[in-house]
Amino acid sequence: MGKRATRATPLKTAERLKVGKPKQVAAGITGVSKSFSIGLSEAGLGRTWGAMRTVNKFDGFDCPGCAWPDPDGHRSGFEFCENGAKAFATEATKKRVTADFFAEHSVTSLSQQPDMWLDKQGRLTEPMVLRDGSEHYESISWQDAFGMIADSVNNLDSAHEAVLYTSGRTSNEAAFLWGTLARQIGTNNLPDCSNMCHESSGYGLTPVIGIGKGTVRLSCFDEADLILVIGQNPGTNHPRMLTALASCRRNGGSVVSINPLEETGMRRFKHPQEILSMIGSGTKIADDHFPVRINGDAALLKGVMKVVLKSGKLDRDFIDEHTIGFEAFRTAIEASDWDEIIAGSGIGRERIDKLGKAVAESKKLIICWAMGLTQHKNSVSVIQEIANLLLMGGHFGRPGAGACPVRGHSNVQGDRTVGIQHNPSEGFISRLGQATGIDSPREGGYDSVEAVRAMLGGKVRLFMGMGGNLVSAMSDTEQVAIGMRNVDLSVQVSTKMNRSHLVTGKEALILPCLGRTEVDRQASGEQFVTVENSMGIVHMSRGSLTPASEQLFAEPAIVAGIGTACFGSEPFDWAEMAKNYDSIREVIEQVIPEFDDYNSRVREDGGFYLPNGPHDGPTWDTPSGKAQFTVHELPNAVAKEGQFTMMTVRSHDQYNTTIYGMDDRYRGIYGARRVVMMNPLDMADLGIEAGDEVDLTSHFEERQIHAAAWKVVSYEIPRGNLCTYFPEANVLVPLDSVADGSNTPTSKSIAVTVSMP
Ligand SMILES: Nc1nc2c(c(=O)[nH]1)N[C@H]1C(S)=C(S)[C@@H](COP(=O)(O)OP(=O)(O)OC[C@H]3O[C@@H](n4cnc5c(=O)[nH]c(N)nc54)[C@H](O)[C@@H]3O)O[C@H]1N2
Ligand SMILES: Nc1nc2c(c(=O)[nH]1)N[C@H]1C(S)=C(S)[C@@H](COP(=O)(O)OP(=O)(O)OC[C@H]3O[C@@H](n4cnc5c(=O)[nH]c(N)nc54)[C@H](O)[C@@H]3O)O[C@H]1N2
Ligand SMILES: [Mo]
Repeated sequence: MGKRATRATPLKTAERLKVGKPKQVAAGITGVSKSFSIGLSEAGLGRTWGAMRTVNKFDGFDCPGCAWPDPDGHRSGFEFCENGAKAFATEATKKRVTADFFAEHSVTSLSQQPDMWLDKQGRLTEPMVLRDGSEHYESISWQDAFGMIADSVNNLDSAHEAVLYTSGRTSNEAAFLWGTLARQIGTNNLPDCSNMCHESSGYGLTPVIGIGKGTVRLSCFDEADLILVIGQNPGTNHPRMLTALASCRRNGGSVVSINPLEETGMRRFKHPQEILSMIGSGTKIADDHFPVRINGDAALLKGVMKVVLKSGKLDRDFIDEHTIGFEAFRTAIEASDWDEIIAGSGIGRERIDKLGKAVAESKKLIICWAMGLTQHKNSVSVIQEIANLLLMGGHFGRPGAGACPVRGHSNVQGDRTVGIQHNPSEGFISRLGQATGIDSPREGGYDSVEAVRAMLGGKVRLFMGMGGNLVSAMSDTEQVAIGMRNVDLSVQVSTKMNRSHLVTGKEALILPCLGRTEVDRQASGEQFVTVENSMGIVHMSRGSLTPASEQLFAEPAIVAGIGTACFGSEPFDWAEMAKNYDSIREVIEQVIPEFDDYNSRVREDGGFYLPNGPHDGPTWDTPSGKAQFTVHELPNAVAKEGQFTMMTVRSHDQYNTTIYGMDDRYRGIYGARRVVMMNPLDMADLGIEAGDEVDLTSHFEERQIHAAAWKVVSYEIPRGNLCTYFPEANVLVPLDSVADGSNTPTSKSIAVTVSMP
C-alpha cells in the first residue's frame, strides 16, 4: 500500500461571491426564527424543541456556543442566540457518519472536501481505526482502541513523546482526568486551544493583578458608566453579551467600540426576547466607534492614558494603597510622543482626547476584549496597558468596573482552572500527587506552537486530541500537517468529522463521544458535568437528548478507559472515576482548594463563583501583594513598505473550524469564504477591482508563504489593513510568528503582499 496523499486544505471549490451592504442591526427576530430553522433543518422538531427548552437552564445543558455567562437569578424563556442555536444544531443533527461511510470514502478523497462538507456528514458513531498504509478507516472495539493507545504509551522512549491536546468545550471532569492522564504518562505536554486564544490575557494579567481571568460579574454591566469593547465582535461571537451592553446603555452608561471594523452587533441590536424592541430599529449599542488600525491599540491606549494623567482625575487613594510602579509608569506615559501615538493608532488627536476624557470621567469602567487584542506580537504588553488604565482609575473591587477578557470556548477557562496547564504550579502538582498517588512531573511541557515544532522535529510519537481540530485551528497549516504525519499514532476524541481525522499519524483512531446536549448514563445512573464560564461561575451541565449512537462513550469514560488500559487501577482507580462523576469532583476538590464542597455547591441553582481577589477585595496575589503598573514601548509595525497587515477573523457562519454556511450576513459577504477585505483606496492604488482574484504572500523573517486565489471585497477597513477568514488563511500564518511571552500565533498581525496572478 502506498503513502496516503491527504490534503491539509481542501481542493479549490467554486465559490459564488455576492456582496451586499453590511447589516445595521444584529440579532432580533431574524435571530430567533433563524435559530429554529437551523435547529429544525438539522435536528428535527422533537430534538430542537426538547433541547432549546433546557439550554442554559439551571438543570439543562450549558450552551456549547460561547463562554458568556447566564443571568444569576431569573432566566427568561430562551437563554440562547442564533449562533448558540447553530452550535446546538450541528451537534444534534440527525445525520450519521458510520463504518460504511468510511468504507466508501478514502481519507485522501475526504481530505479534498471543504471543511463544511466534512462537518455536514453528521455525527461520528463508532470507534474507527486507520491502519498504517491504509486509505480507509475500519471499525474497532473500544477495548482494542484503548489497547492500541496503551501499547503506544508503553513503547515510548520518553514520556515527552506523548502530547495531549485539549479543546475548550471539554468539561471540568474530562479535562481534569485528561491532565491527570498526561501526568501519569509522565509529561506536562498539554497544549490547548487557549494557547491560540486568550493565553496572552492570562499571561499579561497574572503578574500585574495576580489572576489571569476577568474581574467582573454579569451584574457589573448594569452598573458600569462606560464600557470599552476592544478587538471583539460580540454580535457574531458572543451575541448574548449584547443584552448586557444594551442594559448598560439603558441605565445611562456608554459603550465604545475600538475595532478596525465597525461590526454590526456594535451598531444596533434587537433583543430576541424583548418583544417591544423587535419593532423599530433596535437599541443602539455603541455610542462611539474608533476605527483603530490593526494593532494600533497600544498607541491608542497610550494616548488615552496621557489624557487621563493630564486631567488629574486619578484614583490617588487606590493607587497609593493598592499599587506599585506608578511613578515610573507616569514618567513613561508623559514622555511618550503624540505623533507616534497618532500614526500608530490611526486615530486623530481630538478623537483620542474625547475618548481619554470619557475614561477620566468614568467612575465605573469595564474593558472587554477578545482575539483582536490577544493575537499580536505585543499582545501581552497591550493587555498590561489595559490593566494600567483600569488601575489609574481604581476600577477593581467595586461593582460595575473591571477587566473582562471575553473567553471563547464554553469551558476554556474551566479547563485551565482544573489543570490543563503545560506549566503547572508546584502547588498543583504536589496536591495532585497527594490526591491521586501519581508521581507527577515538574518539568514544563509543550504549548501548541512547541508541540508542532516537536512534531516537525520527529520528537512526538503519540498525539491525542480531546476535542478540537488542531490541524486546521493552528497557524501554518501545511507545517502542522507535515508534523502530524510524523507521529506514529494520532487519536481524536470527537463528535464530528474534521481535518484532524484525515491528516493523521501513521495510524489513527477516532474515538466518538457524547455531546453536551446528550444524556450521559454511567454505572451509578445519569451524570452531569460542570463548566466554568467567562466570569468564573462553576455550574452544571446536563444533556437531555438521546445519544447520536449507542456506541458513543462519554469523555470522562474515554479517559478512564485509556487510563485503565495504560495503568490499571493503582495508584489511581481510573475505572471508579467513570462510574460516578461525583468521585472525579471529589478528587478535584482535594487538588484545587477553591472547589471546596464542590459536589453540593455545584448542585445549587446557577452554581458558585470561584474566588477572585481583584473583584472580591481587592486583594492581589502578586509577589509584592499589590497590583503592578508596567511600562511598555510602542510596537514596531509588522508590515514593511509595500506590505499590508492582515487579520484573520470569524464569519457569522462558523464556529472556529466548523463552517456552518458560506455567508457572513452581518458584513454583507455571501457565498464565499476565500475572500480578502480591502480598503477601496488601497485597491485603486494597486489597480484592483472588487471581485478580482489576487494572490497573497505572507512575510516573516526570511520566510515567505504563498497562497493563491482570494477574491477581493471592497470594505470599510483602515488603509494598509486586510481581513481574511480563519481557518482558510491559517496557511499564511507562519509558525514562528508568535506573541512575546504567551507564544500565541499572531493570527491578527500578518505581513502580507497582494499580487495579481
Ligand atoms: N458564533 C461563534 N461564536 C464564537 C466563535 C465562533 O467561531 N463562532 N468562537 C469562539 C471563540 S473560541 C472565541 S476565542 C471567540 C472569538 O471572538 P472574537 O474575538 O470576537 O473573534 P474574531 O472573529 O477573531 O474577532 C476579532 C475582532 O477583533 C477585531 N480586530 C482584529 N485585529 C484587531 C486589532 O488589532 N485591534 C482591535 N481593536 N481589533 C481588532 C476584528 O475586526 C474582529 O472584530 O468567540 C467564541 N464564540
Ligand atoms: N488564523 C486564526 N487561527 C485561529 C484563530 C483565529 O482567530 N485566527 N482562533 C484560535 C482560537 S481563539 C481557538 S479557541 C482555536 C480553536 O481550536 P479548536 O478548539 O481545536 O477547534 P474547533 O474548531 O473549536 O474544534 C472543532 C471540533 O471539535 C469537536 N467537538 C465539538 N464538540 C465536541 C465535544 O463536545 N467533545 C469533543 N470531544 N469534541 C467536540 C468536533 O469534532 C469539531 O470538529 O483556533 C485558533 N485558531
Ligand atoms: Mo478561542
